[in-house]
Amino acid sequence: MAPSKTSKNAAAKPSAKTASAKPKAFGAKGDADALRGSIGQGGETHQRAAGSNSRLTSNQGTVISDNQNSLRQGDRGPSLLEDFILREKITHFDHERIPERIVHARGSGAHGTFQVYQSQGHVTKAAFLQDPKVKTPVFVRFSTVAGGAGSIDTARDVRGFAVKFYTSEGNFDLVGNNIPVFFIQDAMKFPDLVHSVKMEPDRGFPQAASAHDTFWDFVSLMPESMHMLTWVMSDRAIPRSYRMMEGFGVHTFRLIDAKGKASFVKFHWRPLNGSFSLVWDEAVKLGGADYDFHRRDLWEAIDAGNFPEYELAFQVFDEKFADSFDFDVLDATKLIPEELVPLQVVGKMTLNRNPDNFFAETEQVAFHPGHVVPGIDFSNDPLLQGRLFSYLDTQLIRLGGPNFHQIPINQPKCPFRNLQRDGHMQMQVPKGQVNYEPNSLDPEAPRESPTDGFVSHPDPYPVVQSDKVRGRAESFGDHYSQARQFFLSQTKPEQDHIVGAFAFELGKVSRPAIRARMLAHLNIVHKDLGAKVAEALGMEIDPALVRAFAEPKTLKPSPALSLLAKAPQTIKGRKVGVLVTEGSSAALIAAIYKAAMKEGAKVELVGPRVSGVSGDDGAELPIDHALYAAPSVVFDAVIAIPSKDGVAGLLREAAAIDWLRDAFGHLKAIGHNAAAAPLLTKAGIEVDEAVVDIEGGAGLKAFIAAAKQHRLWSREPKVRSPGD
Ligand code: HDD
Repeated sequence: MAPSKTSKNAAAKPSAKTASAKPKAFGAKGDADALRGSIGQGGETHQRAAGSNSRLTSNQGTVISDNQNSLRQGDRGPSLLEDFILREKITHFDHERIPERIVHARGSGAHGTFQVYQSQGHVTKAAFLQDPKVKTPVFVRFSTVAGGAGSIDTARDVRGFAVKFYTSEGNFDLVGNNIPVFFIQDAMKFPDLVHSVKMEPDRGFPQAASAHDTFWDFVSLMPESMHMLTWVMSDRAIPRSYRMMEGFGVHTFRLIDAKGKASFVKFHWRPLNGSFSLVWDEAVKLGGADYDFHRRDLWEAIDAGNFPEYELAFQVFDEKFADSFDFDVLDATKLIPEELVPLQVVGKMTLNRNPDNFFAETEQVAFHPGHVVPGIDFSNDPLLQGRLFSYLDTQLIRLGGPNFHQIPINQPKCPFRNLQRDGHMQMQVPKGQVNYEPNSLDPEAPRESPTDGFVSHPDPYPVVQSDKVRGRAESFGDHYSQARQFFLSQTKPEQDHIVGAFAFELGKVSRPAIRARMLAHLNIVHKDLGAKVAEALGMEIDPALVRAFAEPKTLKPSPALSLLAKAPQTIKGRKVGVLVTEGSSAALIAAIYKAAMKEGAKVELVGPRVSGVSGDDGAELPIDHALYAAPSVVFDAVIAIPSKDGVAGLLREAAAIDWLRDAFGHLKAIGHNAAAAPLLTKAGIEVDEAVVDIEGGAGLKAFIAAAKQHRLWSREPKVRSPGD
């Protein structure tokens, strides 16, 4: 970045302090400081000269004269305890980190708006769901679950999909995941589940991975997890992008209309660009190539004005349906197939602004399923009820006290007033004598609003007179039928990936007894699943273990549960990597840019060096990445168009061979010119319908058509077998 005018001027002039004659005002390193100032990195030198607004101060407002040197007794003497500036700065730094979230620690956020398509007044009185003209601000945080705050984005894991709506009636948080069911039915088991999946407590690994003994030990003893496990072993758990995944509220919630009538509802988010996933080998390699793959992708898309959009949809049903449904709608390990209760699309969320500050916003945002507004209410789902306790509690420790709602990202954007007072980090200065209610001293003090305040739904659900119990209804008892339904609803490649994922994860389990228990469960879910995973592991299914469970129902497949079956053909918002060399055709590069831009895709040039590479017209090419820094995993489709002379250099580069070999193995569209032929041969690429010569025949058009298919699934059996 070019230095600002102020900086240049400031650098040219000596600062007030250097000018004031003490030769060693900056200590022994004075020369280095002056140099830093002159090349625009030691901003403070400039700021001293730049007028009062940019003067560096302590947190108490005291203007700081020297931000380079601590106070000491003589140039080489001891530092002095008296240095309140050093102590304040270091103390603040020491406290910069807050406890990371116990789950969902790794996340990325974005601001946006939500607009309802038409009034939903027939089912809910929630104000933000009435007027299509109203834009409700939102903040969204996407996350992985198991890893720490600094862990990789592409781990196999559930993704959090948490949305805070700043409505005119208060904040509504829809704290969901990208999978519509959960591992457990009762919040009582949540700490055990989380302990089992996090790194093992004695050894401190593995980080951000479920492929280890404690997780599979726990879930193999927890039959209610089986449905969720089939989802987590599916491609849903390795999304291509936060922009390309579905979201779900998971639990059954309630909508309440203006007359107090309640309906049950399941919340769904659908990305308008479609849902797409990585393949496992790609996810693993991305872990090395780009730790921040999803975070970067979201940031760059929003930064480029390519705003992610998601439609909100409801599945609304009444208690009669709830009672007739085969499963209990209060059981979070079950879903309601769309074929039974179709989705009603109600509005659209657009993410259009990146956070200004990661910590202040993405880290400090505090979600809570208990943040509801009039018109939305809970159900008796025991998992949800446990969550209603947990989230407020966790913010108290994470954000340090009961005033976290005053942090800007958490503040409602409607007026909020009550008589809660004091506490750590109180930012407000409430006035007056009255901090209690009822009172007769202050007629302006906040009071309750019986007519339009939040009233809990009276819940006539059959809470018949019963004993206190620690137990579960029988209607929560079938743990396998929907797992089987999910497996049978997948296309062949998706089923293969589920088999492969189970084989990989269980292959990492060191205790044979845990693997054997899981194989028995999988055999009950579906015989093919059990048999294929057993084969991949080289194990037999133990019939004694299988007999312990009842045979599940075979439910009608639900095509809506497959991602591939409904994948749109598009490359909107995707990245095409183009491998070029010195002398590559400038005309062809221009044509590629044009064709990709027409489809809303982005082109990035990958060259042998990051600069100083010219095309055949002699003009320097705008290289985005050097080859060694941009393996093909970071692109959705690739093109190799070296010049005749340039290809010789690539043939000696393992990175260039891998670039194409990986793209082929990850089933991507590959475009090339004639000069690239020896490179393709060396990379072991067999020509198929997604390997396209873009100079000849159907050319670029055929390449774009292949890229729009996302991946060439028919190539997969050539490059891997399920269980690999
Ligand atoms: Fe949770 C965070 C989603 C069950 C306790 N959860 C958290 C986040 C998401 C979810 C998206 C991250 C929010 C953010 O970005 O800040 N959690 C879910 C879903 C669940 C679920 C969809 C099941 C349907 N969670 C669940 C249970 C409990 C918790 C049963 C405890 C009884 N969850 C927490 C937590 C977290 C959290 C410990 C950690 C950080 C936070 O809340 O703010 O309280």
